[in-house]
Amino acid sequence: MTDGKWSSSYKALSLLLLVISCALCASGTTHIVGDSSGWELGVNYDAWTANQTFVPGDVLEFRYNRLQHDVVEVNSDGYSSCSSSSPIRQETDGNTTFTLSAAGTRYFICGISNHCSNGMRLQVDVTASSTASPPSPASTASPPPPVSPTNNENKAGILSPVHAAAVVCAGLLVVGLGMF
Ligand SMILES: [Cu+2]
Repeated sequence: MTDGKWSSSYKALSLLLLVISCALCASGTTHIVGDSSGWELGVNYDAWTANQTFVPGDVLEFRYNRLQHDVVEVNSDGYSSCSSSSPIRQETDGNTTFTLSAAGTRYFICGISNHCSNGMRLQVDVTASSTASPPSPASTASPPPPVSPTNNENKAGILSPVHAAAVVCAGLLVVGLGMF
């Protein structure tokens, strides 16, 4: 048997990749708000969020010129009326992160001048992932998207890191079992 050595090192490699990909399953994604544009006037944040999937444990990072903007987390009323008079949290440091710790909807606006009504507002729907916490009854804004294990290619071509890692895990598991 000359392939025994190759087989065992292949098996070890498979297990190593399995461990790495499952570690990725557990860590959240950091979303840079507006990508390279950052938190700024003239960016369509509705279009930005449409290309993102937010799950509990993910992080939102706002990058902005602290001399021109701030970031204020508000409730839905503050979001719809562009009012920062009852902030949940207000930051002015130019690089602010918010952890999306639970499912539900979060609202962020710029509190400077009329920037909010000119587009600097962001609504983020955090939906429970299929493998993590149970669905939250507190989510009132929008129903969670249906999660189907057979529908990995969704229409926007977005495969969340968690789903991608889960697919890799499953694939490696199959390969690994085949080697035993
Ligand atoms: Cu601003």
